[in-house]
Amino acid sequence: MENKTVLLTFFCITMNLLTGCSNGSTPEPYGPVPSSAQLEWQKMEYYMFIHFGPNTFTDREWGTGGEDPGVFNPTALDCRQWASTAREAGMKGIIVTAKHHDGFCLWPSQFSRHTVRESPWKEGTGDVLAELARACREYDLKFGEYLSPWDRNHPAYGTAQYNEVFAGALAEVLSSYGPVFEQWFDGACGDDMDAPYDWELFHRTVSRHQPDAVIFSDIGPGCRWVGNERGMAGETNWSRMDTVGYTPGKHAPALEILNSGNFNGKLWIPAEADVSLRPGWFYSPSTDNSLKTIDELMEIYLGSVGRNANLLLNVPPDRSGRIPAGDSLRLMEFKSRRMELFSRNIAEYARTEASSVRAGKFRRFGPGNITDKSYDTYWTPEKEKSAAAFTITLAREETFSRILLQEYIPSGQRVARFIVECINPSDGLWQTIAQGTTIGYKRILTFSPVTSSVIRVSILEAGAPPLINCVELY
Ligand code: FUL
Repeated sequence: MENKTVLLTFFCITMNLLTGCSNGSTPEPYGPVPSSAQLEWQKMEYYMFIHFGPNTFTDREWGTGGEDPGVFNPTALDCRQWASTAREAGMKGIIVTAKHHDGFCLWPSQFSRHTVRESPWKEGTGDVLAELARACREYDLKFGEYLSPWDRNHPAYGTAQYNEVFAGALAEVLSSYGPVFEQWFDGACGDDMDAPYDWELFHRTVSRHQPDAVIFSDIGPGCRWVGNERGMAGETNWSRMDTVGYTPGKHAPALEILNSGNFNGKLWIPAEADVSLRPGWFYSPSTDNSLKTIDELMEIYLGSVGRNANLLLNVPPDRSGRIPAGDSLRLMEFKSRRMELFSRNIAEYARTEASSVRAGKFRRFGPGNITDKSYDTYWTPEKEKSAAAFTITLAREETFSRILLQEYIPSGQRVARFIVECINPSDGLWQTIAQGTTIGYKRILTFSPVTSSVIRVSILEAGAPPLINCVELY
C-alpha cells in the first residue's frame, strides 16, 4: 500500500469511530428522495404562469386550432414587463404557454405552419420565447415552458407521426433558449381524440436537451398536478406517489391522490398547485374586475406553499402584450400582505430544547439547528425515536398566530402527524394551538392569536426519526 492510501484508510477508520459507531453519522434517507433539480425546484416555491396566444385575442379558453394566425398581433408586447412584474412580486421564474391546445407556436417552429411566423406581429419575424428567455435572464428568473401535446391544428395530430412532430417541436424549444427549469405537459385532451402519446419519447427528449428540467404532468416524473385548478394542496400532502398503471390525462390517478400523494409512494413527485389570478387562464376584458382578492390569494398561498406544494400563479397578459396594471398591482398587494404576515419571526433568537437528540454529545443534530438560518442543518432525535418533541422558549411573552415548519427533505419526507402547544401564562398549563399531518418541505399553520413564551412541537407519528430544519413563529 502506498503511504497516501494508508493515511486515507487510517483517516476513514478514525472518522467512523468518531461518527458512525457513536450514531453521529448522517441519518439514512427514508424512502424516495428529491433529485438535486427537484430540491432546487421546491425551493423556488412561487412562480408565474403566462397564458398567451390567439385565445388572448379571440376571448376563448380553448381555441379550435382553426384561428387565422393573423389574430395574433400584440401592439406593445413587452416580456421585460412580465419579468419585472414577476420579480417585484417575489416570484422565482416564469412558465409560458409556448403552445396551447390550439397548436399556435409562440416561436417560429419548423414543425408547424401555425406560428408567430405566420402572424402579422413584427411582420412574422418575432419570437416570444426568445424575448421572454432574455428578459428572465435579465431579471434573474428561471425560464420554463408549457407545451400541450393535444394539438387542434396540426394535420398530423392523431397519427403515430405526430409523436415525432411533437418531440421535434419540444427539442426546438428545449435547445434554443437556454436553461429550462420546468417542462409543463398539459394532460387535457378534449373529448374528440385519445391519441397514443409516446411519453417515453417526450421524456427522453427533455432529458437529452435539459437534464435538469423538472417535468410536470399529472404524474410527473418531476412534479405532479395537484388535482384542481384552485391552487389548493391537500392538508395531508406527501411528495411521494405511485404511478404504475397510470398515464397523464384521462388515465391519471384520482384527484384525491393527486391532491395528497401516496403515503408509501415509490417515487418522489411533489405537487405543484396551478391557479389563475383571473377566472380564466387567458386574458379577457370581461374579467378585468374579477381578479382574486388579497384574502383569496393568501388562502391559496397557505393552501399551496403552506402545504408542501409549489404555487404556479397565472397572470395573463392582455392584447397589447403587457400584464394589465390592475393585475400587477394585485400581485404587489399580495406580496405586501405576505411581508406583513411573515416578516418578524419571533422564534429567530429563541432558546430550543429537545426531548431527544441523535448523538447528543456531538451537537451535530441539536435543536439549535431548527432556528439557525442554514437549510442544511437539522434537529433529529435518537435513531429509534420517531415520536419526539422540541420546545422553543422566547425571551418574553409574545402574541402569535402562525407557525412555519420545514422537514429536511433531501433525506425524505417522514412526519405523518404533529401537534403544536404552548404554555398558557394564566394557568401554566399546556394548551393545544394547532395540529397537522404532513410537513414536507414547508408547512404553515394559522390559528387564533395566543400569548405565550413557551411553545412545543411534538412529532407524534413519523415513518422514521423526523429531521426538522426550520421553525418560524409569527
Ligand atoms: C388545462 C388547460 O386545458 C387549460 O387551458 C390551462 O392551460 C390549464 C393550466 O391546464 O389542462
